[in-house]
Amino acid sequence: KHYPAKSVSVIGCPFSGGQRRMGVDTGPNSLVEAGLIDQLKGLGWQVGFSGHQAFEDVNKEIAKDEDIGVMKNPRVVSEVSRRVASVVEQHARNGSMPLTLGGDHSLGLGTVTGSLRVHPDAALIWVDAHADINTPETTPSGNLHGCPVSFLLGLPGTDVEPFNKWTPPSKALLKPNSVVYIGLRDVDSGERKILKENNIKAFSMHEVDKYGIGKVVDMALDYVNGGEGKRERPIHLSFDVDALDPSVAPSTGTPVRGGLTFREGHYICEALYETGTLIAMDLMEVNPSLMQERDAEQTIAIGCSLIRSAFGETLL
Ligand code: HAR
Ligand code: MN
Ligand code: MN
Ligand code: MN
Repeated sequence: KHYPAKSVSVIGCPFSGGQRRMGVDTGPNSLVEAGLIDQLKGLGWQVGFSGHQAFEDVNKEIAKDEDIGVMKNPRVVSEVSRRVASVVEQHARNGSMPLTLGGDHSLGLGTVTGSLRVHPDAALIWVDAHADINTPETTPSGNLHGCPVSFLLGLPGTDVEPFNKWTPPSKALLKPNSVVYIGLRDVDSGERKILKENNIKAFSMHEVDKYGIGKVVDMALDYVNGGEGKRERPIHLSFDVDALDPSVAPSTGTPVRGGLTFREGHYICEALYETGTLIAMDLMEVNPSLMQERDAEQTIAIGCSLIRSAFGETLL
């Protein structure tokens, strides 16, 4: 409904500064080298891709980027997110669906901000082992890939430099009742408190086991649409590949066992495509430098196939 022209813009974001393991910045190029662009074309999409985002200038500042409080690489993460927000926004305004390839999940601050500038009514579905909703006050690691959702919501503790220069909490675009999580199984105690206090809807792996993925996705969509079977609200899907079980997607920085199966992950993407309301997708945290080469190849292949499912590939 939102992109009837079947036009997609692939936004490769070679960035790793939101966490501490090397290699996640090579995720986007690996996905493209694996044939993603032609695969999308094969599904009937017009694909815009003119090389990955150039973050070299910011990336080389990482060594000098001193901690602010416990936050690691705050200036670099902030600047990259600010740029990503503007790129995603531009493509969405031009009627081309942004597909952002990560890179670490701190990029989600940029992608979701970009989407919400164009579709202020959009809901966010965050598929992840982690809630990524720590604030600079609650983060146990200081890694900003564990924090993007708190900045999107403008939670207490996020009114910090340099982020408040371009995305002040007072102007937060996302409301707590516009977010739904699927796949959670590693949530910090501070995050649990935030989820409770803000009444944020979350389907952890416990709910996936209890209800099955079909019911969970239905409940998630009913929730954001405010009615059973209603499927109108634009949706931004932010998919962290670590939502999948490590046996399925091993090459990622913070694997947690007990994750989504291959089919459960694909089902989510297929069901969102079916709604016709998907307005943006992120595929994050593919790190081809971790585990064995065949693990990396498997993770990259699954990244591509999750994306194809969200762009209309069907089994029959
Ligand atoms: N919750 C932990 C932290 O904030 C770990 C976050 C790991 N995050 C990701 N993204 N891989 O989902 O440090
Ligand atoms: Mn994540
Ligand atoms: Mn719209
Ligand atoms: Mn994660």
